[in-house]
Amino acid sequence: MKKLVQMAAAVASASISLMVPAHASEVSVELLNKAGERRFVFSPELLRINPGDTVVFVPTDKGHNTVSIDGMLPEGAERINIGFNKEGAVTLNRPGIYGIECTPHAGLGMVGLIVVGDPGSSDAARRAATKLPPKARERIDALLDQAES
Ligand SMILES: [Cu+2]
Repeated sequence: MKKLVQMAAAVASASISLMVPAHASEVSVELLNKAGERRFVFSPELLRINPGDTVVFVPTDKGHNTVSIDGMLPEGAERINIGFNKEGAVTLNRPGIYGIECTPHAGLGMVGLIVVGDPGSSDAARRAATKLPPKARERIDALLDQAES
C-alpha cells in the first residue's frame, strides 16, 4: 500500500511538472520569405506557450516586421511591435490569444497566432479577424480552429 501511494505521488508530481515548467522557456518564431509552397510566413504560425514564456522573433529573411493585430490580444496586454529586420523578444504574461501580422504582407496572409496558457473564448479574436484582409482572415480563422481542436 505504501508503495502504491509513493507511485501515485510520483505520477502526480510528474504530471504537474509537465504542466507547470520549473522555469519559463524561450521559443523562436522565424520571419520567412518562403516555407515550402507558402510565401511570407511566420514559422511556426501557431504557437502554444505558458504565461511568462518569451517569444523571440527572428528576422531570418529581411523586409518583415511583427505587430499585434488590432483587437487580437488579451485585455491589458501590451501590443507587440518589433521593427523591420530586427530581432525582438517579448515575454507574454497574460493568458489569451495574441494575433500578429507583418505590416506589408498581412494582405498576403503573413499572420500568426500565439496562444498563452488557457486562452478562454476565441470570440473576440474571431471578431477582430473579420476586419482583416481576406487572406489574413482565412489564415487566422484556420489557426484559431487548429488552436481549438
Ligand atoms: Cu512580411
